[in-house]
Amino acid sequence: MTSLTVVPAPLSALAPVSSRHFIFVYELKTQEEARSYCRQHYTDLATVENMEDVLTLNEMVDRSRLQLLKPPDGFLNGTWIGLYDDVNTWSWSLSDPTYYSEGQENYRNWAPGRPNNIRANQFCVWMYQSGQWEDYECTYRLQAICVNLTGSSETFVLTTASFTWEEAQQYCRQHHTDLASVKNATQNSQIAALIPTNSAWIGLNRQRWRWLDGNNSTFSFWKTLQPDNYETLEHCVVADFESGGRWADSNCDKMRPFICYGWAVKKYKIKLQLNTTIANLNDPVVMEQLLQQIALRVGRANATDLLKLSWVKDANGNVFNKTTTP
Ligand SMILES: [Ca+2]
Repeated sequence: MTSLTVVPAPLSALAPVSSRHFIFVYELKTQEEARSYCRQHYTDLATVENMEDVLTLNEMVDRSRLQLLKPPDGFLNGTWIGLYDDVNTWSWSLSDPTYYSEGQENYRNWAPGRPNNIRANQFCVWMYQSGQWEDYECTYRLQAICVNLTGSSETFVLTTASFTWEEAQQYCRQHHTDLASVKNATQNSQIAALIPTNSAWIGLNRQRWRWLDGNNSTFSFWKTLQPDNYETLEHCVVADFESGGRWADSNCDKMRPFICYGWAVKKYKIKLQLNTTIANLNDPVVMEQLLQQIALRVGRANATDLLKLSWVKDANGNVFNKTTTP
């Protein structure tokens, strides 16, 4: 294969092998059903990354088809996209896994009906004097429980000043070890005994809205007064094309049309002219090696797992034909 030259010029034409595109599905499904449909037929429910995506969706949508859909709850307030809120993604500020024995990281002592994420804005946790926990807005100001770790001993300390949860985290990390984690019922009682009145922040908080496909985009396009987690039942998101594609949180069990995304497949035919001393280029082994070489070259500019290469055969079953140049 050393005498083989793969002409690189036409390969650059392969650069945009695929691009992301949206698919509106004008059928009514719950968010979970819509998600499986998208994963089966395309990639996932749509991730909306920026204003360009919003504009694309507004241009694509057929609003008259949307208006023909009659959901069982009688009111079509939007179209599923891939954003959701999981109230079970709690994690401790003190994240060192060696600090916890098995199961201790998952110790919880929620007050009845909590976490309830009222107004879709409760991502931080305080402990009541009773020892029960409440999820609440992180910007609320409260005293906090810090922990001092020295060797194997843990000491809990109540701050004298009041802080937002983030300020409390900063303060505890600066003056102690961190905001307090609660690893078991014994520690929960120890900490509760320090709380003079009302409540105090502990180290638990959680992630905000997330995209199903794991995309880290922080772009958001909410309608006014949304999200609100109405009746604390709204953990999925619709885009409302009567409001320019702005978002609202919605009950995941509602029947809604939806938007998937996938990767457009582009096909290119390339002619190769090879200067070579190899006798039989139509030998399957040689052709396979050639494909690998081409894949390597193209792979520099493309994700190779998105790339499929194959030979085009002529009527005689040959890929290569010999030509002689003077
Ligand atoms: Ca709450």
